[in-house]
Amino acid sequence: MASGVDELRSQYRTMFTIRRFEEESARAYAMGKIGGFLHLYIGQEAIAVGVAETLKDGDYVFQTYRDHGIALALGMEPKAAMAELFGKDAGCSRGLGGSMHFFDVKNGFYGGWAIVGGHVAVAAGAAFKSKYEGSGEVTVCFFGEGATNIGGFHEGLSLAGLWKLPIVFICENNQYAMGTPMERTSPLDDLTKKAQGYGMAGDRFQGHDPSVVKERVQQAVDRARKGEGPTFIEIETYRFRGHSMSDPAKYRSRSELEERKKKDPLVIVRGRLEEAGVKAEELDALEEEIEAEIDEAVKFAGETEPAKEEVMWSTVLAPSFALGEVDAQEASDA
Ligand SMILES: Cc1ncc(C[n+]2csc(CCOP(=O)(O)OP(=O)(O)O)c2C)c(N)n1
Repeated sequence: MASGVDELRSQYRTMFTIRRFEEESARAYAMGKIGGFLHLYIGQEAIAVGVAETLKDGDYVFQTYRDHGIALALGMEPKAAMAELFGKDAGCSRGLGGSMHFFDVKNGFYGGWAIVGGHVAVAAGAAFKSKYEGSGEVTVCFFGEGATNIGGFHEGLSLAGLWKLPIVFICENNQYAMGTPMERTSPLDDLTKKAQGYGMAGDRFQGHDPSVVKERVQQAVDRARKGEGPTFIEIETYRFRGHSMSDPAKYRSRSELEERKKKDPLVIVRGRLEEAGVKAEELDALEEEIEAEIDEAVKFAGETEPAKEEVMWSTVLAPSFALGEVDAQEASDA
């Protein structure tokens, strides 16, 4: 069978893994097994999967709190991801970060950032390191359209444009920032115009087909790797769930949601595989295999050890305070 079908099948596998992972995490959240916030990526999977396929070992990826999809697409084990949601030591951030702070250096994933726009300048810093050292990596920085109104976004883009950094900015325009539609927050429809002011290339397209995402993002990644500077890409998408688990999404109509679900990336790619001659039974078996893998991850997350207090002292908080070498009150008085 053609390699195009193999690629499509592998994309379908990863998208279905992300979808089932998040459906099960929503269920576990409702049962009180997951604390804190949980922002789902359901509907946006084709973007993470397409982008991950453009990158090489050593590249840097930064994402917002809506981070499960890209973490899994880059190769994080579902068990490590689910354990993190459950606050367990076997989690990708040893159970101390939770949903919004996934981290996986082995697979090039540098978080998982909760402050809107806060990671954009940090990502520019990673790209600066690659340029300064001539080490050849590319950085990819994801954010939502709401983030394009915030200071950290403009600071990061300004430096990236000025220094022609090897970075690709990916704006996942899912139409809403929490419950606010974009026309109430942005004077522009075409967000690439915001990046033009920082002297960088721009691109803009729909994000329900992972092959299209891969092809278009690859051009920007190649440009960055060749030393030709940054690109800003706006990808139109839609999240099928609320902003987070606590959002019933009453600000949009059922008919709008149903209309958008016609472009569900999983339905589209499964349909294309069947058109290419892949049997429905083969795809059903693939789905069952993934469902079993996710069930296993949930079981593992439920049974494994909780996060450990001593890890918090040596990682999240300054160790010298933890060990009593420095008195926190004295330090803050100094
Ligand atoms: C600096 C800051 N302000 C406000 C918030 C609260 N907040 C969390 S998500 C969000 C909306 C962001 O929307 P967008 O950038 O479009 O991303 P999406 O959630 O749609 O992926 C806001 C305002 C925050 N986390 N950080």
